[in-house]
Amino acid sequence: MTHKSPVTDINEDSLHVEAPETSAAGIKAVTVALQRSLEQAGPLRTARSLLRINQRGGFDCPGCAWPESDGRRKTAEFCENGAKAVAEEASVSAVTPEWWEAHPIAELEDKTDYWLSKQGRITEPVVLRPGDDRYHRISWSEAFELVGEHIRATTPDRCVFYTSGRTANETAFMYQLFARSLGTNNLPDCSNMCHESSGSALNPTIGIGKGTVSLDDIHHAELVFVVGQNPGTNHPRMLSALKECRDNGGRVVAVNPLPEAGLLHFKDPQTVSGYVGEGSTISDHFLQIRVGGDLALFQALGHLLLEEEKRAPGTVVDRAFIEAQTEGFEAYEAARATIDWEETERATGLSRLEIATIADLMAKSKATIMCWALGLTQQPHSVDTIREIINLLLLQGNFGKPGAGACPVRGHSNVQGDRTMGIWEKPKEWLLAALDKEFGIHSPREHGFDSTETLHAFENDDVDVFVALGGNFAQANSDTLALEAGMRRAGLTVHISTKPNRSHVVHGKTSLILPTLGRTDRDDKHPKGRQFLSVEDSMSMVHATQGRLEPISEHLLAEPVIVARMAVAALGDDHPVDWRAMAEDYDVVRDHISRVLPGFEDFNTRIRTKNGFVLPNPPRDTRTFATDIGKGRFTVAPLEYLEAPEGHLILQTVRSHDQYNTTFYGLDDRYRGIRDGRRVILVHPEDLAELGFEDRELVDVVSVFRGEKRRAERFRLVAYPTARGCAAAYFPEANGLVHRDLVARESNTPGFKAITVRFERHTPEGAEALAGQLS
Ligand SMILES: Nc1nc2c(c(=O)[nH]1)N[C@H]1C(S)=C(S)[C@@H](COP(=O)(O)OP(=O)(O)OC[C@H]3O[C@@H](n4cnc5c(=O)[nH]c(N)nc54)[C@H](O)[C@@H]3O)O[C@H]1N2
Ligand SMILES: Nc1nc2c(c(=O)[nH]1)N[C@H]1C(S)=C(S)[C@@H](COP(=O)(O)OP(=O)(O)OC[C@H]3O[C@@H](n4cnc5c(=O)[nH]c(N)nc54)[C@H](O)[C@@H]3O)O[C@H]1N2
Ligand SMILES: [Mo]
Repeated sequence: MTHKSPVTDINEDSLHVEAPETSAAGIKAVTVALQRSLEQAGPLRTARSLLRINQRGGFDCPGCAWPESDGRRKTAEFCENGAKAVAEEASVSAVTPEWWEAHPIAELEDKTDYWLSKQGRITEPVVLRPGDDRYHRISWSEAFELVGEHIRATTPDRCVFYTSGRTANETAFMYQLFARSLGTNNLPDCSNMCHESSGSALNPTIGIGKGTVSLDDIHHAELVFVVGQNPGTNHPRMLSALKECRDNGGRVVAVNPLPEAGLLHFKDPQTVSGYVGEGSTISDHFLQIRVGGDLALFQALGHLLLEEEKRAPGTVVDRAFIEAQTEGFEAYEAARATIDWEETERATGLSRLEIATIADLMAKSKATIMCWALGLTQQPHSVDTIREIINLLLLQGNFGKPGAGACPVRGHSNVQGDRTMGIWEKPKEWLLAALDKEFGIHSPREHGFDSTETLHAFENDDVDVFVALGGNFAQANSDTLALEAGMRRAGLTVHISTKPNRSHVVHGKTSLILPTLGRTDRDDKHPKGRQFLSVEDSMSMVHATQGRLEPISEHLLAEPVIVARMAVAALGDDHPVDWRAMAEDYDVVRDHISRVLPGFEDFNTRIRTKNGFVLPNPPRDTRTFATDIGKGRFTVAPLEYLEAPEGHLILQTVRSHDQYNTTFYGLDDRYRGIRDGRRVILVHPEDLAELGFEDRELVDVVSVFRGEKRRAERFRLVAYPTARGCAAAYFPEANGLVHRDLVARESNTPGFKAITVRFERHTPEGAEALAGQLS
């Protein structure tokens, strides 16, 4: 049987291209956001939701994990994309069982996620049984019974429990407890595809897998690096913090292959100057690096800092700190003693002079912060690259002092909290022991599948039950065709979702869609009345979140209730964990958490305080490192970068300004000047000329990895000022090009920003080859 893929419902001829913008936010952002919200949610829900974002007693913005400015929240801590995320959820369009009856799978198969999510909020549970050609209504109790039956009919190691990072703390805690009670650590999450490389780099070097700065540190840093990040789109509130840093005399250095608008200028919509002119400068220096060249850059900076220290001893390197708190400095110093400048310039695409200018800034700075996001995490050598950042920070003692530290900027609004709650396929022994003691269960010790291993497991027919707590696994992961084929062979897929998405369409033999309340929805059908949940932001602040909107349907269940009822259905009534008590009253979950997880003592009291509380963070709090050696660790890695063979480029994938991961708000990418089209590849004009292609030409993209090819058809080339030798496309359209074995070493994160590609003029034969692969 030939399955369709959603290439076809976007008309590539509508594409408009203009010059990229050079500043982000401003009043335009406010109007765009309001307009979207009014269209989807109407005036009342718009007012109720937008005014409650990130306010005390309100809900945590589902947009991103950037922290709120505590104590002095503005009336509307506003950002265009946060507002769009809220509007998307507050939609009043309903996806009813009748809707599913009217739309057989064969019809949904060539719909994009843009179309699917535009249909609205799912109102009732639906099921698709073997042989069905569409989903039908099912009652909640029958749905849970079906989950229980399938889980009991197989072994725990053939069940997989995926989590997307919107999941709140209490839900995540119950969900991992469910998986472990059942007997599996198969707990892949979106973090595996996101910042896993950061955790893998940080844990062994600084003893914690999280950032070590507060918002106030950003405001008071002397120097902030923003590396591999597009804050204007993905963390717009970060721009206010960077502006404040600059207003206080700090400098900002941006490192990126693309001249992203938000890295250049910022118009603060809260101030008068945000309405006129170009806005404030954000970056003092912009290093237009080649994709994958950052390790070379950081090694060169290390070399130059050590050279400067030799010239003026005692001025650059924090010897007292290194002596007292770290190990491995001698080996690092030896490795950085020499440098091959020619190779460094080739790897980075930067000149020696540019690099030296930045080294000079660093040498003079007494408080430096390094921020980074996905530009560094999704390449084979990502973990080494991030460890090189840690080397630079250790070298100058940039831990545990104001204005200094490491700042991996997380993605999903609670992705960091989910890991804290135990969503991890490689749990530590102390966590399992604490769970066993608290609940009288016996947690499995064998490690489970991460997201990449889950993809392999699907391929090898090793998955009987796949449960997804949010997210869109089929689109988020790599090697789309292989993944979708594998998912279709699974016994049961269960999606706990707010809106329809592609993962519902590439369903298992039996498939359930369980609709749930979102962040903005009121959760009050409990014996003790209205409940609230909690989240942890990118800077380890834990605070409450509570929705206020009337749910779109009376049939929605809260996520903790769904998890509890699945657990009861699978584990039976005499299981030692009291699932019902937790589902009825989230304080019960928090009491358990307070006894299991360090830092959550007295959780129920502290979560009710004004701005919540901050979790312990040894590097930040006491300048100490809880690694196996009890010290911070310098590391040495060989130079590595991405080189494309003749006729090829290195392709990275990014988010447009109008999307939230696999959900699209629209088809525009305003800051980059792209409108009405997503199947584009941004290429430097000189690379286009060298490769013999023209701007706007229609091509098929062929990726190569270890001799294997993947093909994606019908992309428009767009001449764009990216770094030479590199190209950029949108996620998830390009995910099918990523071979499942193209991953970051150690973290196993897919190489979404390290794809070797070439272009071929689009021809009918190419299309046939693709159709062949699809069948
Ligand atoms: N509105 C909105 N907000 C979001 C999201 C969303 O989809 N929409 N997603 C959320 C999630 S889950 C996440 S993880 C974050 C993601 O936040 P980002 O990391 O900002 O997301 P990307 O769009 O992947 O952008 C990666 C950036 O890294 C650059 N880059 C690519 N390769 C390299 C490289 O080799 N070196 C360097 N130095 N830079 C490179 C790209 O040009 C781009 O600017 O955003 C979160 N916030
Ligand atoms: N090529 C490429 N691929 C990538 C990336 C990249 O940069 N490039 N980035 C990776 C990253 S960083 C991430 S985080 C992953 C994202 O992977 P996921 O987290 O799996 O994907 P999302 O698109 O965020 O999930 C959207 C779906 O979540 C559901 N949803 C929304 N809100 C809620 C809620 O409150 N509760 C529940 N239960 N469901 C909800 C909706 O049904 C929606 O369709 O993708 C990864 N994939
Ligand atoms: Mo992410």
